[in-house]
Amino acid sequence: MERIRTQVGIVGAGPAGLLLGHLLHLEGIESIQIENRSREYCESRIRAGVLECGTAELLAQAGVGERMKREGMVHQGVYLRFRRRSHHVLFPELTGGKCITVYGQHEVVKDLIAARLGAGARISFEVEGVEVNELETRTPRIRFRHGGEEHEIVCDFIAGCDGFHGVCRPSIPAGKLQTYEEVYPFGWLGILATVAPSSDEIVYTRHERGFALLSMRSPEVSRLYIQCAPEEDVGAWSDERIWAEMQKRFATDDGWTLREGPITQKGVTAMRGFLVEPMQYGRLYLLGDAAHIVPPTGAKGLNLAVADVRVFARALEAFYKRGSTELLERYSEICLRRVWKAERFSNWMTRMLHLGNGSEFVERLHLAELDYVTSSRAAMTTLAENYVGLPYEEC
Ligand code: RFL
Ligand code: PHB
Repeated sequence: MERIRTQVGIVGAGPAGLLLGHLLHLEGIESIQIENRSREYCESRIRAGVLECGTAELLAQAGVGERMKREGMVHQGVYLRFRRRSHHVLFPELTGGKCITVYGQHEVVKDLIAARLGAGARISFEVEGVEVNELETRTPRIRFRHGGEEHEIVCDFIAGCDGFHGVCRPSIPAGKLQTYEEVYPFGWLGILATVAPSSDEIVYTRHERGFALLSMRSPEVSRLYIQCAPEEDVGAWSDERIWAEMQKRFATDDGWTLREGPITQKGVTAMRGFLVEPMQYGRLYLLGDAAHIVPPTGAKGLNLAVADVRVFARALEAFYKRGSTELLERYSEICLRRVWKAERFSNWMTRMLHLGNGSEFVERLHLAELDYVTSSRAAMTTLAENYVGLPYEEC
C-alpha cells in the first residue's frame, strides 16, 4: 500500500474541491485530491449556469477567470414572466451596480482542472472504495484504490467536497450532526439544445401548466427547464413533446417567439432543501453540496459551494500561517448563516414560481407575490440583492 503525507486531503473534484485545491496552492498549502469519476465526465457534467457577482470576482482574483471573462455572458437582470407578460428586474440600479455572469459550471470545472494540473497538482481520477478514517485525531486518513492498488493519504485536515451522494458526510458518527430537510413536490426536466437563446437574459416563467425556465450556455446553445413530477420518466418525453410543452408555457401576447433546435441532452432533477449542522466533525470539514442542497430556482448551489471554500481556505491560511484555530472553529457558523439565507431565498423563488397542488387561494397568493415583486422597488430589491449574491461574511 502506498502511503502519502500531505496537509489537506480533498475528496471530490467538483467546483468546491477544485477551487479549494487552487486557493490553498496560492497560499502555499499542499493538498492531494481524489475523484471517483473520470476527468472527461467531470468536465462535461451539465449543471449550474449562474455565477453571482462575488463568485465571478473571486474566480478572476484567483487567476482562473480568463476564459470566463472572454466567453461568459454578463447579464444585468432577469425576466419574470406570468399571465403571458414579461417583467424585467434590472440588477445594477437595485444593488449598487452588481450583475451576474452566465457561464456553465462545467466550464468553471474545466478551467480549474487546467489550472490545478498546470501547477503540477496531484488529482487522481477514477478512484474506488474511498473511506475517511481517524477523523477525531490530528492525522485523519483517506483510503482508496486506484489502478488496482491500495493508497492511503495521511493529512492534517480532510475536505469533504464529494457532493450530496458522497462518502464523507455519512462517515460522521450517528448523532453528531443535526439534519434539516425539505423535499419539494417538484422536479425539473432540463434540456440542452443547439439553438440561439430566444432571450437576451434568463426568463423565469410561471404558467398554469407549470414553471418554465429559459437560460443559455453560449450564443449558440440554449438551456431550458420545465417543471415536472420529481419521479418523471424522461423516456416519456420525446423532443416534439418537450418543445410543444415549452411553447405553451413560455407563450406571450407580445409577439415573442421561442426558437426550437436539436436537443443534445435531457435529464430530470428532483428538488430538495437539505443541510447539516455543524458542517464539520473532528478534522473533517464538509463543503458545498456535501453539506447542503438548495432547489435550483434561486441559482445558489454552486455559489454557496464557492462561499464555503472561501471561508475554509482563509481558516486554513490562519491555521498554517499564524497557528490560529479561531476561524476553523467558526467555519460552520459562518457558512451556515449564508446557507440558511440561500435556503430561504430558494424556497421563496421555488414556491412563487411553481404550480403547487395547493388550493386556488394559494395559487392566487403566488400570482399576487409576482405582481408585487415586479411593481414594488422594495420587493424587487429583495429579489435582486439575493440573486446577485449577498455580501460575503467577514472572516
Ligand atoms: P459536486 O459538483 O456534486 O461535486 C462533487 C464531486 O465529488 C465526486 N464524488 C466523489 N469523489 C471521490 N470519492 C467519492 N466517494 C465521491 N463521491 C462523489 C463527484 O463525482 C463530484 O465530482 O459538488 P460541489 O463541488 O459541492 O458543487 C456543487 C454544485 O455542483 C451544485 O450546487 C450546483 O450544480 C447546483 N446548481 C446550481 N447552482 C448554482 O449556483 N446556479 C445554478 O444555476 C444552478 N443550477 C444546479 C443547477 C444543479 C442542478 N442539478 C443537476 C442538481 C441546475 C441543476 C439542474
Ligand atoms: C442554468 O442556466 O442552468 C440555470 C439558470 C438559473 C437557475 C438554474 C439553472 O435558477
